[in-house]
Amino acid sequence: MGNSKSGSLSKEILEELQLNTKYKEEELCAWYQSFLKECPTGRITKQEFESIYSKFFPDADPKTYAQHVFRSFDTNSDGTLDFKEYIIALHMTTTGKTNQKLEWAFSLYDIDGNGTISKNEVLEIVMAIFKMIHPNDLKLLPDDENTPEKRAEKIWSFFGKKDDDKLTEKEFIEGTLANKEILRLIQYEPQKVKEKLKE
Ligand SMILES: [Ca+2]
Ligand SMILES: [Ca+2]
Repeated sequence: MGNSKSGSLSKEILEELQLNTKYKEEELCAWYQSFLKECPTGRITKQEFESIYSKFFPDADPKTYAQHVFRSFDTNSDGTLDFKEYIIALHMTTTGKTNQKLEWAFSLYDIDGNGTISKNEVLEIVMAIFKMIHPNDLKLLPDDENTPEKRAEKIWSFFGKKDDDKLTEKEFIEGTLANKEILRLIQYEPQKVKEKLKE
């Protein structure tokens, strides 16, 4: 008899989510109801996830970036996001501590999931980010970061790495925490970062 389709959240998942996030039981149950309304199967597919992103970026092409984000959220790699993965992702990317956000950013950039980031992986994510930048905003970017190649180069040189070097999670997080320029360059949301830098 029903588990995910019964309309209520299993106690096990509820407890795990409360432990890993700051969300309250009532919040989680309410979200679960609206999650089921949007996704009656209890799972978000990659295509659904891409179309959610497209709504947020109607003038751009967020598909590639959405695919990378999806991969980083799909922690058990089964090709769908269940409620637990969805909530953990929501928590990490919005209310989580800076360290958690950077752990997530690391997994976003570590495309092949081998535990290190290569310069090519940086370039691939930066290319996906560029597809989401509005052409008018592209014109405003500084000369040394207005193409994916230049921006990847800039990020990589901030870390003091040679072309074939690899970046560990520790180096990535420590470097990013120590240098707000890197933090700005690795993210998509320029406005949010600008506000953060003022704090
Ligand atoms: Ca999954
Ligand atoms: Ca990698």
